[in-house]
Amino acid sequence: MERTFLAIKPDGVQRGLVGEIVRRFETKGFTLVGMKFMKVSKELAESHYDVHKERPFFSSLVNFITSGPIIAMVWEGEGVVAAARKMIGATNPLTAEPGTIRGDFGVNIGRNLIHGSDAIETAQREISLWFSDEELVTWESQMKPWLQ
Ligand code: RTP
Ligand code: MG
Repeated sequence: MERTFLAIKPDGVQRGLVGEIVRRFETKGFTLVGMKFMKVSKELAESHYDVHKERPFFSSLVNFITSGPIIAMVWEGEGVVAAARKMIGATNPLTAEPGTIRGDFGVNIGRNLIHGSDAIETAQREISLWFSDEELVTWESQMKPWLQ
Protein backbone atom coordinates (compact mmCIF):
# COMPACT_ATOMS: atom_id res chain seq x y z
CA MET A 1 0.00 0.00 0.00
CA GLU A 2 1.23 3.49 -0.89
CA ARG A 3 2.76 5.60 1.89
CA THR A 4 3.85 9.22 2.23
CA PHE A 5 5.96 11.22 4.65
CA LEU A 6 4.40 14.34 6.16
CA ALA A 7 5.90 16.72 8.72
CA ILE A 8 4.15 19.50 10.60
CA LYS A 9 6.82 22.21 10.61
CA PRO A 10 7.76 24.32 13.67
CA ASP A 11 5.22 27.04 12.73
CA GLY A 12 2.39 24.48 12.58
CA VAL A 13 3.30 23.19 16.04
CA GLN A 14 3.71 26.68 17.52
CA ARG A 15 0.42 27.92 16.09
CA GLY A 16 -1.45 25.02 17.67
CA LEU A 17 -2.46 23.47 14.35
CA VAL A 18 -1.32 19.89 15.04
CA GLY A 19 -4.83 18.62 15.81
CA GLU A 20 -6.40 20.43 12.86
CA ILE A 21 -3.81 19.11 10.41
CA VAL A 22 -3.89 15.52 11.67
CA ARG A 23 -7.70 15.63 11.65
CA ARG A 24 -7.77 16.43 7.94
CA PHE A 25 -5.81 13.31 7.00
CA GLU A 26 -7.74 11.15 9.48
CA THR A 27 -11.17 12.26 8.34
CA LYS A 28 -10.16 12.03 4.68
CA GLY A 29 -9.72 8.29 5.33
CA PHE A 30 -5.96 7.79 5.27
CA THR A 31 -4.27 5.52 7.80
CA LEU A 32 -1.63 6.73 10.23
CA VAL A 33 1.29 4.30 10.42
CA GLY A 34 3.95 6.39 12.17
CA MET A 35 4.14 9.57 14.23
CA LYS A 36 6.74 11.25 16.42
CA PHE A 37 7.26 14.63 18.08
CA MET A 38 10.89 15.65 17.78
CA LYS A 39 13.51 18.32 17.37
CA VAL A 40 15.32 17.93 14.07
CA SER A 41 19.12 17.83 13.89
CA LYS A 42 20.95 19.96 11.33
CA GLU A 43 22.22 16.76 9.65
CA LEU A 44 18.71 15.36 9.25
CA ALA A 45 17.31 18.68 7.98
CA GLU A 46 20.13 19.02 5.44
CA SER A 47 19.68 15.48 4.26
CA HIS A 48 15.89 15.85 4.02
CA TYR A 49 16.17 19.01 1.89
CA ASP A 50 19.26 17.79 0.00
CA VAL A 51 17.67 18.53 -3.42
CA HIS A 52 17.56 22.22 -2.49
CA LYS A 53 21.17 22.52 -1.28
CA GLU A 54 22.21 24.89 -4.09
CA ARG A 55 19.16 27.14 -3.68
CA PRO A 56 19.52 30.58 -2.03
CA PHE A 57 16.94 29.74 0.64
CA PHE A 58 18.63 26.47 1.74
CA SER A 59 20.30 27.71 4.93
CA SER A 60 17.24 29.64 6.11
CA LEU A 61 15.11 26.56 5.37
CA VAL A 62 17.40 24.33 7.46
CA ASN A 63 17.53 26.94 10.25
CA PHE A 64 13.76 27.12 10.32
CA ILE A 65 13.15 23.36 10.34
CA THR A 66 15.61 22.95 13.22
CA SER A 67 14.23 25.95 15.17
CA GLY A 68 11.57 24.08 17.16
CA PRO A 69 9.88 20.71 17.46
CA ILE A 70 8.03 19.15 14.55
CA ILE A 71 5.62 16.23 14.09
CA ALA A 72 6.96 13.60 11.68
CA MET A 73 4.32 11.26 10.25
CA VAL A 74 3.81 8.44 7.80
CA TRP A 75 0.35 8.03 6.28
CA GLU A 76 -0.89 5.18 4.13
CA GLY A 77 -3.64 4.82 1.52
CA GLU A 78 -4.39 4.52 -2.15
CA GLY A 79 -2.94 7.54 -3.97
CA VAL A 80 -1.87 9.13 -0.67
CA VAL A 81 1.26 10.85 -2.03
CA ALA A 82 -0.53 12.98 -4.61
CA ALA A 83 -3.69 13.40 -2.51
CA ALA A 84 -1.73 14.71 0.48
CA ARG A 85 0.09 17.22 -1.75
CA LYS A 86 -3.30 18.40 -2.98
CA MET A 87 -4.62 18.72 0.59
CA ILE A 88 -1.45 20.65 1.59
CA GLY A 89 -1.69 23.10 -1.33
CA ALA A 90 0.85 25.18 -3.27
CA THR A 91 4.25 25.99 -1.74
CA ASN A 92 3.35 29.68 -1.38
CA PRO A 93 0.37 29.93 1.02
CA LEU A 94 -0.69 33.19 -0.64
CA THR A 95 -1.45 31.36 -3.87
CA ALA A 96 -2.52 28.05 -2.30
CA GLU A 97 -6.22 27.37 -2.85
CA PRO A 98 -8.63 27.95 0.04
CA GLY A 99 -9.56 24.55 1.41
CA THR A 100 -5.94 23.44 1.43
CA ILE A 101 -3.90 23.51 4.65
CA ARG A 102 -1.53 26.22 3.39
CA GLY A 103 -4.37 28.13 1.71
CA ASP A 104 -6.45 28.15 4.89
CA PHE A 105 -3.77 28.87 7.50
CA GLY A 106 -0.63 30.35 5.95
CA VAL A 107 0.67 33.64 4.49
CA ASN A 108 4.44 33.15 4.20
CA ILE A 109 6.37 30.85 1.82
CA GLY A 110 9.02 30.19 4.46
CA ARG A 111 6.36 29.38 7.08
CA ASN A 112 4.08 27.06 5.15
CA LEU A 113 3.16 24.76 8.03
CA ILE A 114 3.63 21.30 6.59
CA HIS A 115 5.86 19.22 4.35
CA GLY A 116 4.61 16.43 2.10
CA SER A 117 6.64 14.07 -0.12
CA ASP A 118 6.35 15.12 -3.77
CA ALA A 119 6.48 11.65 -5.43
CA ILE A 120 6.32 7.96 -4.53
CA GLU A 121 10.12 7.50 -4.78
CA THR A 122 10.70 10.63 -2.67
CA ALA A 123 8.27 9.29 -0.09
CA GLN A 124 10.18 6.00 0.15
CA ARG A 125 13.46 7.86 0.63
CA GLU A 126 12.00 10.26 3.23
CA ILE A 127 10.24 7.50 5.21
CA SER A 128 13.46 5.54 5.59
CA LEU A 129 15.37 8.73 6.43
CA TRP A 130 12.99 9.72 9.25
CA PHE A 131 11.70 6.39 10.58
CA SER A 132 13.14 2.99 11.47
CA ASP A 133 11.09 -0.08 10.50
CA GLU A 134 10.14 -0.68 14.17
CA GLU A 135 8.58 2.79 14.40
CA LEU A 136 6.08 2.02 11.63
CA VAL A 137 2.90 0.22 12.65
CA THR A 138 1.02 -1.89 10.14
CA TRP A 139 -2.61 -2.22 11.17
CA GLU A 140 -6.08 -2.59 9.72
CA SER A 141 -9.09 -0.75 11.10
CA GLN A 142 -12.01 -2.98 12.13
CA MET A 143 -14.22 -0.24 10.66
CA LYS A 144 -12.72 -0.47 7.19
CA PRO A 145 -15.05 -3.03 5.59
CA TRP A 146 -17.98 -1.13 7.05
CA LEU A 147 -16.74 2.28 5.81
CA GLN A 148 -16.18 0.97 2.31
P1 RTP B 1 8.03 21.02 1.18
O1 RTP B 1 9.18 20.30 0.49
O2 RTP B 1 8.48 21.70 2.45
O3 RTP B 1 6.86 20.12 1.37
O4 RTP B 1 7.52 22.20 0.24
P2 RTP B 1 7.22 22.15 -1.31
O5 RTP B 1 7.51 20.77 -1.85
O6 RTP B 1 5.88 22.72 -1.55
O7 RTP B 1 8.31 23.18 -1.87
P3 RTP B 1 9.83 22.92 -2.27
O8 RTP B 1 10.04 23.48 -3.63
O9 RTP B 1 10.24 21.50 -2.02
O10 RTP B 1 10.59 23.88 -1.25
C1 RTP B 1 10.90 23.46 0.05
C2 RTP B 1 10.63 24.58 1.01
O11 RTP B 1 11.56 25.63 0.77
C3 RTP B 1 10.93 26.87 1.04
N1 RTP B 1 11.02 27.71 -0.14
N2 RTP B 1 11.31 28.99 -0.09
N3 RTP B 1 11.47 31.13 -2.95
C4 RTP B 1 11.55 30.80 -1.69
O12 RTP B 1 11.85 31.61 -0.84
C5 RTP B 1 11.29 29.44 -1.35
N4 RTP B 1 11.00 28.45 -2.17
C6 RTP B 1 10.81 27.34 -1.40
C7 RTP B 1 9.48 26.62 1.36
O13 RTP B 1 9.30 26.73 2.75
C8 RTP B 1 9.24 25.20 0.88
O14 RTP B 1 8.29 24.54 1.66
MG1 MG C 1 9.31 19.74 -1.51
